[in-house]
Amino acid sequence: MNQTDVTMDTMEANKCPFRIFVNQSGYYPDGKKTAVMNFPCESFEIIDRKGICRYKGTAVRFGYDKNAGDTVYLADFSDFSKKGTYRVVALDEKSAEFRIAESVYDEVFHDISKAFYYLRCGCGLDEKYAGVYRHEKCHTSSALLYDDTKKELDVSGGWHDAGDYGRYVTAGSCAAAHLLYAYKMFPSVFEEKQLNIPESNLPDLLAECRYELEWLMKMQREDGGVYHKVTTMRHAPFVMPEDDRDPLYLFAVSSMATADCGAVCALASGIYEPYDKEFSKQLKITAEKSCGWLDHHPEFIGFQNPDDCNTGEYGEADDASNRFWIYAEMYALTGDKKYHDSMLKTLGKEFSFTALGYAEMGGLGALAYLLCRHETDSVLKEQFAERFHREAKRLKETADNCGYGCAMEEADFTWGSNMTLMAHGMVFAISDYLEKGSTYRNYVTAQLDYLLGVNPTGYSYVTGTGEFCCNYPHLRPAHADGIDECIPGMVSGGPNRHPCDPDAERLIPKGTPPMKCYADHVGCYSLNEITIYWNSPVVFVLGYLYCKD
Ligand code: 9MR
Ligand code: ZN
Repeated sequence: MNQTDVTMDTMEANKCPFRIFVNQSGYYPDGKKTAVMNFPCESFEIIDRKGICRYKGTAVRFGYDKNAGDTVYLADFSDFSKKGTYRVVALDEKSAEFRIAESVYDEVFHDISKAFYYLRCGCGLDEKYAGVYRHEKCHTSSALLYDDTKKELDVSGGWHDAGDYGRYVTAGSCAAAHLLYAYKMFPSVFEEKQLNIPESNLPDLLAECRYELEWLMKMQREDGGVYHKVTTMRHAPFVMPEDDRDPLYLFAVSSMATADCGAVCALASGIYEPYDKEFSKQLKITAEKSCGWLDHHPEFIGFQNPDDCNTGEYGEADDASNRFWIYAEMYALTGDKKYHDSMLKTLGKEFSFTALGYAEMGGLGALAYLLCRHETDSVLKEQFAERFHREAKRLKETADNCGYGCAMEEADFTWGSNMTLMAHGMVFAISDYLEKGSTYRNYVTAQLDYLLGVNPTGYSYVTGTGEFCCNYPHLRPAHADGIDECIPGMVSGGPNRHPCDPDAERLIPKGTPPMKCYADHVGCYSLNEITIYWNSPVVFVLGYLYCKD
């Protein structure tokens, strides 16, 4: 996808120095705590920084894990709750360092939420907020309409999507929706959360989302249709964003972009209402215009890259889930029966009611309906809740069958598998939220454990988090800025059993088990890119874990 004309450096990926895998952020004192070992052993110890043994435990053979290709042994130390900094040791192996504390996720939570600021487009990043990762203004020129290059428009702003500098409406709507739902469901967590971003009269997470929403609204045409994306014609080489000066193009309107943009604006309109009535009104008007356009275009209008363009496509085969999402959000916002009727009409087609993006949006629509404060159809509501509970149950069984505790099937290890992992974390969290039973809390933390080091590569897949974390993601500024340490808080796409970029094809031998198809190499866009919608579900999951209400 992100082919560039520059030659990547030929650095080989680092080898993990550990064979005992822990969550490198750490564990809650009262939480479940498991380390995984990929060698036979009968017992283990936990040592502190002075090397003093603080806990002895028995290792249990889990068995062969097909997706990892390892026979794994588990070290459960859930009953050890003393706060401190430790390593697990067994035979002559040791783990990375980890903490036991209430605050173990504070730093990673901050970094993952702040990542969106570092991806802001159309403005410079000030040293005051970005430190050494500051840069000049980027992508401020107006964009030419691809279909009529005599016309140009100002669509500056929003977040860079990923390792590339494109801005794509469906992807952006999805990421913003995850953040907004995190805020809507766990508001107390975010009210005081400081991200050190430019001042506003909003909680920082909402201020950050507003940056994307303002851009999304600019992507809407007068008649309500929303342009699918704004990018250069070809992916930029690995330069800083301000040095990417090729002309920007606005590509065709798609029904998915129109629906997603309107849906997230409807969701946002309700959330921002108490803070800024005028902004809330603009969001609502955008959403209404999207609905108007969709009503006049009941047919699916997909998107395909023109031949001369190689930036992200974000094609979808159908738009039923996107339409369901916008009508559900509009009903939740307004209580107007016409949106309820339109929503019901979208249910004729088959799609998932627990999928949380970036293409399948049914789960977000179901969530909108489940949280709706207007009159709802109780049978339908019950069905939506039941879908989440059923999916959580299925994922629990999957996680129980995985040596590393993750709710992932072999087929889930595709491009951006860490998003699927975290979307599954969201399903557990949503299921708990709906029943207030906290049945799945340990399963939510288990998905984070995997992301942060309890996996057979040993990597923490978040830049800057942990002793052995990815540091060379496919992320243009991170490579071009000449700074050794990557911008923190970036979630890598993670293992992909179909490595499909030249570096990955060279680095990953054929037959490598799915969970090990990973390399921390800047060239590997199919294994090690970052995107806004791989970060956003982690913010949601951490919001759930932090919420004490
Ligand atoms: O996240 C997308 C992944 O699911 C697809 O398999 C892949 C190939 O089509 O594209 C990914 O999206 C990329 C987008 O097209 C451009 N920006 C970077 C995205 C992450 O790699
Ligand atoms: Zn930019």
